[in-house]
Amino acid sequence: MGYRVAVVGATGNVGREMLNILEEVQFPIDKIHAIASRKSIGVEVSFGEKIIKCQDVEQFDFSTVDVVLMSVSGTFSKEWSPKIGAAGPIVIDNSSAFRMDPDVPLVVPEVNPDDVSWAHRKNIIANPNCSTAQLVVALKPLHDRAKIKRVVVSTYQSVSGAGKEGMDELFDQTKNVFVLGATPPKKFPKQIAFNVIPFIGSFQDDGYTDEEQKMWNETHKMIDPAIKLTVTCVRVPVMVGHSEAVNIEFHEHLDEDEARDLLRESPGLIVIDSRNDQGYMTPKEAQGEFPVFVSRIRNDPTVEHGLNLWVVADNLRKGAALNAVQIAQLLHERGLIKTKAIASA
Ligand code: 11C
Repeated sequence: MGYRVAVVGATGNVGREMLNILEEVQFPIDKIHAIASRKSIGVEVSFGEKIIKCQDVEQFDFSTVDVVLMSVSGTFSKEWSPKIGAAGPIVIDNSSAFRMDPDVPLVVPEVNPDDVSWAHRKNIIANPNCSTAQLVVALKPLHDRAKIKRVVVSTYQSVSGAGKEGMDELFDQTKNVFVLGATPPKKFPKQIAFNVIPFIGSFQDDGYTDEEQKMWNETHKMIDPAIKLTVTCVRVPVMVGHSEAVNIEFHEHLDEDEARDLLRESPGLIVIDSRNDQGYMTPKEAQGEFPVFVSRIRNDPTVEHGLNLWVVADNLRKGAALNAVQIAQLLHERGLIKTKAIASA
């Protein structure tokens, strides 16, 4: 038996990855629907070997499906996710709209799987921001072992986090720089080709950006509000794959050897950490992969119990589409998807 699944926002970077990953992991599906805004009606997207046509979100009857994966803007999700959830299916939302809602679980399956048990409150489960998702997968086992006091993170975020327009802008600017000279930025506030931009999202009153705030708010909700976390988010000219330099101070002793062993045993993580050219991960190598990669694990001798890590993941996969599909798998394993399944293929 399979489920009736809809992906809303199916033409975007993450929506397409949701369809790819549902197929790759062989999620039990009887019927798949690609849903998009009116301007994309009829646009074709791939689902494995099949090509499916996008249907109009305004016309689609959501009571005919069991699970809805949303890859839409926060504004769109605020309006649509509650309506869809009320129509019957469980909604897994990749936007920021409901992440901090106390009645909506925010879930990374390797970190806080049991939180799916209260998803029925609004029939919505939130997926975290991409830069938070990879961070918490690495922090959780370390926090369980030695209790994290404080974390300092600097991110190196790829342009795909800003959608297809971000990728197009990096590609066009890179080509044009040598031919036409600098072309004016559109999606990003400054030129991204051959540059880095220490700003993602929007400025808040305290000088941080909302992207930075998301990282500590979401970490607090999923792991522990007692963890102090400070962040600088930076956009870099990389197509896919977010990287993070992470400095951690613990309450208890944890040295680099034990941390390496612990992370090797932890779910969703691969440790690539030896002191040679092959011994660390880059975003290029993480592209298309499922796990979060941890490299450069080092003691930090400047504090009593400190470590430094380098954490890399495919932001479109673990940071977004894969995590959403893993939530759907978790719901399936726990029998939490209500279905009136039909026997159609
Ligand atoms: C970026 N992390 O790289 C952002 C994109 O809250 O889901 C995702 C924003 C979000 O630009």
